[in-house]
Amino acid sequence: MVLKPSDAAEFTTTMTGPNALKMDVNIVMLGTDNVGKSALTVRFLTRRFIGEYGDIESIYSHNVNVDGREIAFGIWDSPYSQERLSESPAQEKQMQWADGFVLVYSICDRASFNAVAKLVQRIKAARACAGTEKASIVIVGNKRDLHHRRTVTSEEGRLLALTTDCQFYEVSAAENYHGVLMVFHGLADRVREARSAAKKPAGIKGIVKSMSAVFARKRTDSL
Ligand SMILES: Nc1nc2c(ncn2[C@@H]2O[C@H](COP(=O)(O)OP(=O)(O)OP(=O)(O)O)[C@@H](O)[C@H]2O)c(=O)[nH]1
Ligand SMILES: [Mg+2]
Repeated sequence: MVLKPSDAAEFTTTMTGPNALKMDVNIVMLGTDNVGKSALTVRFLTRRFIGEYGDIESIYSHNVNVDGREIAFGIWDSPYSQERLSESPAQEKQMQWADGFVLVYSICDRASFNAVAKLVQRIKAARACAGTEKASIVIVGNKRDLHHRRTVTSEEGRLLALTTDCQFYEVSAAENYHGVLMVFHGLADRVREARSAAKKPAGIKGIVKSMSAVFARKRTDSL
């Protein structure tokens, strides 16, 4: 199913259900032009690599069953525009809609890697500002099949992810379906973890600690 971005709010509402075994995950694809955002999206949705993708902005819905749990993915793929990567009403809307972000660069395009590094900071700042739960982000170095033209090393990608608490994958949308699957499933796992962390009453560990302290004190008092 393909929806227009103007349907985004409605889509989020209709996909939210009480069924605990079903999870909704809204993902926004971001990165500079030509890095393979659409190729990765289409690969995940259809298992195919078709080569040329055009400039259509779409929100796709895709239901998958992972270990007996149904995941309803909403994937918002838009062609690169400067506006999308900077603070703007369009970006604001995506920020509110998204549970997770796939930030894509090409391993043959250093500028696209630099753009991803900036995007991570921008997303984190926007989420912190809005007070929403921690952003789940996966950084993807695409076009791994073009390793002879590589200008960004795997280590650089891994280090960026490590220092910014993001997941990291190097993949080839052109040559490998499995790697692409891992990106989306891995991100869904992160979103689930972030949600359950947000649900836990704040400071539960603190409460346990202070209870233990009280009991420990009682024991010493009675000696
Ligand atoms: N060799 C190779 N080419 C790829 C790969 N992924 C995408 N491409 C090619 O790179 C070009 C751009 O891919 P798109 O998916 O359209 O890139 P995009 O990020 O969606 O670009 P915009 O929508 O313009 O922002 C196309 O010609 C794809 O065929 C890959 O893994 N390997
Ligand atoms: Mg595209």
